[in-house]
Amino acid sequence: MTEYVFPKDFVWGSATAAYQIEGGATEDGRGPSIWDTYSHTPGRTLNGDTGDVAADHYHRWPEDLGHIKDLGLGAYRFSISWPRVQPGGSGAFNQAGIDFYSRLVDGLLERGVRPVATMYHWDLPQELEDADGWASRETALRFRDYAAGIVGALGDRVHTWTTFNEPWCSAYLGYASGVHAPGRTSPAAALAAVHHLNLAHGLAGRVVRELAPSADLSVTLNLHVIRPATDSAADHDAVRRIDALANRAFLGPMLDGAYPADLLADTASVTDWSFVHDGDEKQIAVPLDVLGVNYYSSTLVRAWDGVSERSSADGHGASTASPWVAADNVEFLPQPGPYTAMGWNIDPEAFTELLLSLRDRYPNQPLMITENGAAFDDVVSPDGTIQDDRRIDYLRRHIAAVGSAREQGADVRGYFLWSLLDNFEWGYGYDRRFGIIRVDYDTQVRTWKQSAHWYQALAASGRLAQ
Ligand code: GBH
Repeated sequence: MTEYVFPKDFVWGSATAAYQIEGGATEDGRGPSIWDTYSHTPGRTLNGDTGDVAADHYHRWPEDLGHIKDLGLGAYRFSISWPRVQPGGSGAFNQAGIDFYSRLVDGLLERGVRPVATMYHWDLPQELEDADGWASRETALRFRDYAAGIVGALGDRVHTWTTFNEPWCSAYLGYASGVHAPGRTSPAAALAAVHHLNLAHGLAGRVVRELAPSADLSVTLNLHVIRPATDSAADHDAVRRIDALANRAFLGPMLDGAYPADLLADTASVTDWSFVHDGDEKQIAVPLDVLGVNYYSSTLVRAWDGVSERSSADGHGASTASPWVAADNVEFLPQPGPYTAMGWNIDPEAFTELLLSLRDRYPNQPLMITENGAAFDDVVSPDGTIQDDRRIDYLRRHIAAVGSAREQGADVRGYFLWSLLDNFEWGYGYDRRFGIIRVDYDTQVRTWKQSAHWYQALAASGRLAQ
C-alpha cells in the first residue's frame, strides 16, 4: 500500500460554474447569454433542460458557502456570469450583478475560503454572439473591458483570477461541432475563435496585473492526453495533429509565445490565420502564476486509411460535425473502459502522464488541478444516504495520480473537485450528476453523498492511502 501525504499548504477545493448552478436567469438585470438561447432551442439539450433555475444558487448561495466551509475546503472556484454583470457584453455594468459576486466573495473570505474566480465559463452575452461572437476580434476587446469592470470591483479580494475555462470547448464545441452554444459548425470560425479567445486571455491577464497586482493570474485548459493505437509513424503523426489542435493551439501562444508552425500548416485548407495580427502573440504570452489543468479522460487515435469504415469516438454527441478541424485523416477509437456515466474512459495513469509532461515542458510553471471528477448514476437508499462508491474510487485513483506526479517533481499546488453540487451538465442537462452533494431539483434540498464525507476527511488529513 502506498500513502500519499500532501503538504499542509496544498489547496483542497471544489469548483462550479455560473450557468450550471445559479439559475435566476432573468433576475436583477441579467441579460441573455448564448447558453440561454441554445438551451431554449428545441433539440439542443437532453430533455430540453435549461439553466433557468439550475441549483438555484443565486438564492441559496449562503447555504452553499456553508457546505464549502463544513467540507473544510480552503478554496472555492466559481465563475462570473458576464451577462449578469454587463448584460449586453459592452457598455454599462449592472450593479446588482456585481453586488451578487461581491457578497459571494466576502462570504467566502468570512468563512476562511479563498475565492478563485473564473471570468468566462462559456456564457457569452447573446448580443456579442449576434455580432459574430468569438469569431470576431471585437469580442476579445469587449472581454478586456469586462475584465477591467470585474477586476476593478473585486480586485485583490479574489485570490486567483482565471481568465478562461477550457477555451478548447468554447472554440471547437461551440463553433465547429456545435454541441455547445452557440451551436455553429464552421471550421474557419472555430479557428478564429481559438485565436480571439487566446487574445482575450492575454488582454484580460494584463488587466489583472494592473488592477489587482497581488492576485494570482491563471487560465484553465482541458489538456488532452492522446495515445496512438499503434507505434506506426502514421499513428504518431495522428497524435501530433490532435495535440496541435487540442493542446498546443493554446499552450503555444500562452506559454511559448507563438502558434506552432505545424498547426498553421495542418489547417491551411481552412484558414490562412490572417486574423493573427502583429504583436498578438506577444500580448497572449502574459506570464501565469499558475496553470489550471482540467482532466477527466484520455483519447485514443489512429491514422485513417481512407478506405475502412471510420470509427468516431470523439464525443461528437448528437452532431455529425467534428470538433477536430482539418483532421479528417484521424480516427478516434473507443477506449477499453471502464467508463463513467458520460461514457468517458477511466484512465488515472494518463493524468500522471499529463502532469509529468507539463513538468518536462514547463519546469518552472506551477500547476493547479482546477477540475477533476466523475458523473455516475447515484442511487439514493431508502434511508436517504447516497453510497457513491464508484465516484469515491474515481476520486481516490485520480488524486493518487496527482500524488504520484508530485512525488516525481510535478509542481501541483492544489486540487479542485468537479463538482461541489449536482448541476446543469450542458448538453446533457440534469441527467448527469457530477456533485459530491446531491441536489433534488424538485425541492432544491442538498444532501451530502458519501463522497462528500470522504473528501472532507481527505481535506482534513491531507493523507491518501492507495
Ligand atoms: C468540463 O468540461 C467543464 O469545465 C465543466 O463545466 C463540466 O461540467 C465538466 O467538465 C464535466 O463535463 O470526446 O469522449 O473523448 C469537460 C470537457 C471535453 C471533457 C471533451 C471530455 C472529451 C470526451 N470535456 N471531453 S471524449
